[in-house]
Amino acid sequence: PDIAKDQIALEEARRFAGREHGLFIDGTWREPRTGAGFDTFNPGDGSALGQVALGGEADVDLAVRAARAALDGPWGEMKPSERARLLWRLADAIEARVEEFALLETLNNGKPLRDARLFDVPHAVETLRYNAGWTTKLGGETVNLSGPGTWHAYTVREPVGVVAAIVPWNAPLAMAVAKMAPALAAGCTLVLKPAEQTPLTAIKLAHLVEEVGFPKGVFNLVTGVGEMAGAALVAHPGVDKVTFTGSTEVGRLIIKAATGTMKRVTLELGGKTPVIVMPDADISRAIEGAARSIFTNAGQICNAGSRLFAHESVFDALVEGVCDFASRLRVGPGLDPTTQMGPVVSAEQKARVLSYIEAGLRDGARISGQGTAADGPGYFVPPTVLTGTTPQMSVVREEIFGPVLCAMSFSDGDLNAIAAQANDTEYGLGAVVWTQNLSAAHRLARKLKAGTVRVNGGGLDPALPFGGFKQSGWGRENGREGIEAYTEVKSVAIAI
Ligand code: TXE
Repeated sequence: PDIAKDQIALEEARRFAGREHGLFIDGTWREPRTGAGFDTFNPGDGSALGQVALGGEADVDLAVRAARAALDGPWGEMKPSERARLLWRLADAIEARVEEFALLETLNNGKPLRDARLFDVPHAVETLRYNAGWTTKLGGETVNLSGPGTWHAYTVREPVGVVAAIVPWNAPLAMAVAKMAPALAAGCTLVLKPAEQTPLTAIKLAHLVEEVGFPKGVFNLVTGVGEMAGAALVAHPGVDKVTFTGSTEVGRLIIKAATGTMKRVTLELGGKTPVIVMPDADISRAIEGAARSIFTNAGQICNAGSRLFAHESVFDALVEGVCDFASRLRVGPGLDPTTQMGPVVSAEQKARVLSYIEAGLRDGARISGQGTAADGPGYFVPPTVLTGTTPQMSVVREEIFGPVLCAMSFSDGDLNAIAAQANDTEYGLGAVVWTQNLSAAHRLARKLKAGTVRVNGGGLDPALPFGGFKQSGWGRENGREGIEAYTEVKSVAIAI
């Protein structure tokens, strides 16, 4: 299966993965205090790629102290334009190594190499450049106080402080940078903990941070597992803010743990994005859009379109089209250039997704269409379309985080009823509408309880705020909101 464009680059990526990896703390690579490591795997064939340092509480403590010292030292003194210059240099350095990053991401996460090349790595680069622009534009305002002009008052935005970023495994580099870029642009310092399943691109990122010359302690990397390094970060009194992407369950734990010192918390959690197809939609585009929305990254995307609601007049055509798409999808190892959908990230995730499909069938759902999962030791799951699903079923209510679509129809054209059906979930991350009716599009966009509503397509952009209503999270990433979330507003009032 190892048919990469460039065998030499692949060998280099494998060699990098197999190296001894320390923790990047205070500008140097160190052995973890635990003295232990953990294996990291290739989901495409289940093989071990290498060993990564198992960071523990003592390592987290060192990293947080280093981040604090950098904040109180050179980083805090640095001109915003200098911070921007470093972020640009990091973006350039990543861009110059797109292939290395893409290969590592594919080896460790399993996604098709093409996706890593065309989305994950370029998105990280864009996010760094976008946020670099904000360094010099973050400001406050002057405030007109009531009464005659005896006071002068203004606000300033200051960095919130030391940030702990805890990221998942579905888009490891892009998620790490989505937190790092605005945090550093705002003048914060950072301790990054990548997911235990996918630490490799974060390690590579730390090497580039070192290479482009960030002051020591500004960016620290502690690899490890959630219950140890992650929990230690959230509990550490020296951390001012936690920014997290992951499960709603762990999001709840983080909220509780963060109350001890009232840390600021941004959470980007699960989703159950509805895809609404109106009778007037461009059906062939809606079919492709709906299929891509659930099968991209093997459905392991927080705003994957996992619930399809199609008007009864187009329902059969839509289901048939998505089933056809699923049956033609080539599922295989991400390194195989013919692969269109890779494995899921781990044996555990595969078991989880398959158990959801079984639960759906037990509850009375039917498989209307299913692709073929590649044979072999990799963690492959067939792309699956379920019909006959009802709102109470776990497949409809819970986040599966796999390539499983629940298709349902509606007969009433009433937009309130359609929105109510789509909003019948504890999540509120995304929603998608396919229609050619401008008025219906705008009206639905306002009725849907979701952080992002996409009409007839549209993607992810570092300039567009992203985050969840309801149990999909707290706060927003990206855009002005995204960077302002790494600041505290200070008001200054001066009696003239
Ligand atoms: O997530 P976890 P898991 C959802 C998705 C998936 C499910 C389980 O439904 O099937 O979660 O995945 C760190 N304190 N999403 O178990 O555990 C962990 O080390 C501090 C949706 O892998 O939430 C990792 O870095 N940190 C999602 C990160 O949390 C802790 C992306 C995410 O892992 C911790 C991933 C603790 N106690 C999963 N426990 C999305 N929104 O995109 C774990 N972690």
